[in-house]
Amino acid sequence: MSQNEYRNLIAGEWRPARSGKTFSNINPADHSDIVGEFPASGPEDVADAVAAAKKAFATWRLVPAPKRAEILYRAGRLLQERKEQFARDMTREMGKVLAETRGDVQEAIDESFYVAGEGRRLFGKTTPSELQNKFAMSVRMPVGVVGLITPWNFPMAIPSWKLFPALVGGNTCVIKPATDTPLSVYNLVQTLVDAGLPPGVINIVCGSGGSVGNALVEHPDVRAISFTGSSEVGSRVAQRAAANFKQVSLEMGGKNAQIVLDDANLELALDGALWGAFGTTGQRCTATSRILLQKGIARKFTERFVERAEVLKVGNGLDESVEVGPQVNASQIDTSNMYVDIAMAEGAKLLLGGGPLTDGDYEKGTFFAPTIFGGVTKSMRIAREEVFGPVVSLIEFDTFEQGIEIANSIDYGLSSALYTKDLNRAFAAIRDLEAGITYINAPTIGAEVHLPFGGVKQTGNGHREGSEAIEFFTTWKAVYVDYSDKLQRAQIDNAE
Ligand code: UN1
Repeated sequence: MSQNEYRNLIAGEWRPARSGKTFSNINPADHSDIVGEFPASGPEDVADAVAAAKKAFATWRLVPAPKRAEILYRAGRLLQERKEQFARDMTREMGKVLAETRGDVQEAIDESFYVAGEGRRLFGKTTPSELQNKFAMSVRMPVGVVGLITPWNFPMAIPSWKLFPALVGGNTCVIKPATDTPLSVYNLVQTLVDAGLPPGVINIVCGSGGSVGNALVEHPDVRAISFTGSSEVGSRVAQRAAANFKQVSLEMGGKNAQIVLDDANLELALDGALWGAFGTTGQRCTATSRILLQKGIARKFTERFVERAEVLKVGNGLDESVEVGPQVNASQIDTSNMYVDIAMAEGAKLLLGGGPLTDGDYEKGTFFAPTIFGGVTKSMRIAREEVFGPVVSLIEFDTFEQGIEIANSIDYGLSSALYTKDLNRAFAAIRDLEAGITYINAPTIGAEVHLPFGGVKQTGNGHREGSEAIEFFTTWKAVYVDYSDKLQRAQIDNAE
């Protein structure tokens, strides 16, 4: 196995795909840089991995949760030591700038320490029984073998959001990394193995959604699926999983609005909008893709926003001076291009950017210019559909109530932000914005791991990651212990 040839992890062994096929992981900033070759697996590899996870479950579920958690503490410390190397690997395979890939690894570190604490906190409840000399309680049980399907935009953080709570809850896992970013999942799982994770508890199967993802979702021994990706794919995942009543947690798209009221601190709102819209090259599900401007501040904001976005440095994320990296692949560039065409046809006004960057070094990769549309109205597709690129729409409104109404006039509901100094309006917005996350005077991106993460409407199916992930990765058992030494019948009128 050459140094940059990677295999699946099944039952603690590194195995090639049974077919022997591989695919290349390519640096989006420089296509001549091949990060590694990864197995192009199929359903037969998924079957092997699920069998290994099922076998490991028999013993892993019996390891006390505080002991399972100790592995996460050790992994967290190892991740701290390896942070710089893993950030560099991530920038190479995914493109986002080093400051952000360091942040991505940091999010996994935060998650490891936070979830490790859950090992001593997997609380159940006790409650009085309606019968004498009978004890009633609820305890959390593992779900079993869980399938995890993870995206390329947070290649280590999001896998950690799923793997760590699954592990501490006593489950065993099969993970399918995004084909654009498998190396970061390898780095994460290798760290868990080095921290003492037993063989078979996590298995990695690389390959496409069509061959690996579907097989995982349909496998009868996989009890739950946690998916992060587009609403389109999420809907198919849920439909397939429904056939055998599998639990599914879906984390999907967003069309997140930053609302700026006339009384806002203009520079603060600009800082937030630039970071929210162009950080991670707009490729976050929490990215700011609509900026809703109250009329009194709209002109000034628009001028300054364009001025500041124009000088953002786009380039290879390994260069510390670069602020915006490439898009992850050519198909994302196609999507950005398509939405520019749609917006122009709808009559939106192009204020900046509008196409791929191809001169000089840009020619080596998949770069797209930071793009701003003005004169957007809420019914335009550019105002309603997720682009997942550095493309942002400016929409003007008159009253606070209209701002909220426009923010809510979409099918998604992940993140939202309001910039104002008016406390009353801030609290009204917290109540009225239809989103799983609301920020006041902070951008739409930047959720912390110990709060609920997820959204309403077409963003999700009701589950939350972060602080609530343990709810998905455990199942409740009600326990009754009768110490009366006689048959007591609940709900039956017993003669006293
Ligand atoms: C995502 O884009 O899917 O809140 C996750 C944020 C990050 C996570 C984003 N902490 O922007």
